[in-house]
Amino acid sequence: MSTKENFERAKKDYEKWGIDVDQVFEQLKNVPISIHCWQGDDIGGFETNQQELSGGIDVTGNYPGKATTPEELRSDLEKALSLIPGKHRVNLHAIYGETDGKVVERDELEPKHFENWVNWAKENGLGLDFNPTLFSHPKAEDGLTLAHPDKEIRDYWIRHCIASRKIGEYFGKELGKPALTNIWIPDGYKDIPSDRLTPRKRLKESLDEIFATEIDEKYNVDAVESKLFGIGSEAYVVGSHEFYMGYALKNNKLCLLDTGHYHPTEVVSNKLSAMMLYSDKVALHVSRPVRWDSDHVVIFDDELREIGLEIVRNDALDKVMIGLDFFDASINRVAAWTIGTRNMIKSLLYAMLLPNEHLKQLQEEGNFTDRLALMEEFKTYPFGAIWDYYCEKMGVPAKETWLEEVKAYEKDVLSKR
Ligand code: RNT
Ligand code: ZN
Repeated sequence: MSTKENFERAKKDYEKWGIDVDQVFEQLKNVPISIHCWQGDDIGGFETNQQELSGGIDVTGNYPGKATTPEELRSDLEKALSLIPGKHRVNLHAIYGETDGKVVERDELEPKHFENWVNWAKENGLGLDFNPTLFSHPKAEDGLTLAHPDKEIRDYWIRHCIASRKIGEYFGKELGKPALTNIWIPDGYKDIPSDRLTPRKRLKESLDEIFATEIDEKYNVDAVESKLFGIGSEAYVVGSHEFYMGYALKNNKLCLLDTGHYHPTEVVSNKLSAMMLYSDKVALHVSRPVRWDSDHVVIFDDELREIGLEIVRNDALDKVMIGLDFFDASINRVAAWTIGTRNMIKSLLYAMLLPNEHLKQLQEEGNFTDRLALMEEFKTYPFGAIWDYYCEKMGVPAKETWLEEVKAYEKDVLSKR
């Protein structure tokens, strides 16, 4: 049976529940996922004076063929994008600027250093998002940046963050949709602090200075990303969840929730509905923590489906800015992007194909038997046939056939690097 025939048959199962699959496709194809560029080169970046990765994050593995130039990274991204249904966004870090072989201090980065990215985004119909890079740098060597006791160091990073917001603004102006500029800092302590308050006060003041520069939200939207612990900041992280949630609410900024940045049994899916009651928008870094914030490639697991469900059934597709954040250097990096991003989209499709209103109603009526029964039965509905046809319709390979293309690309391009 062809993909189309399988689809037609599967569609009937969903139609019985009043689910309009064609309308679901229309809705799904307009949901952009912000794909992180850093999976392609193990968060290396292209700085002329490139430093070793720091900031308490780590990429393990040495699979051959990683991108070492902006051209290579863009070409790898194009390959992955050709295997992912829909039109998406690419998320850049400040270390991915192009400075013509010159050393440009991070506080002196300008839109012009990202011109090639913007031109490329235009050619490929992509949006761009941005992140200042407050790690892998001599001024972040002791694991402190915006909360550093030394004012000179703080000021340097404040200037970098302001410069980054202006780059975000440039993306927004050029590409017609606002960029999300997300601030994540590594600041924290390995061991039990004797003072938790002072660094947090300093971080608050630094953020105030960064955001004092007004930028039109039409072009750039700011987010702040919290964290629980990092390598070398096991005991204390300055920018904790409560810190940023408070800051964001008070200052009208977006909270960015990284799914790897909470206690191991705490889930982001359970936070979205609560947070959205108090803020218009929430941002995500969808990742997969395995026992710690390990940033494994996102798989189609229970928590990913639950995140998809929370976004879909709460009518929050334009309230949750979905971004990805994983980095695995032990497998083909183009495959990593493809697997993780396809799974994110799959989880939204899965959520759109549930009789959500009916299930809500059952809960309201206290009918927990039917609620559980239906939720379980839908897990084995012919979801795969719908997904396959969606891929085909969107002009990307259905099922695992994309893997052949990645293999050919590896043979022709990656293995020659
Ligand atoms: C680190 C944060 C942060 C980074 C990227 C590279 O724990 O998740 O988002 O992964 O900015
Ligand atoms: Zn993150």
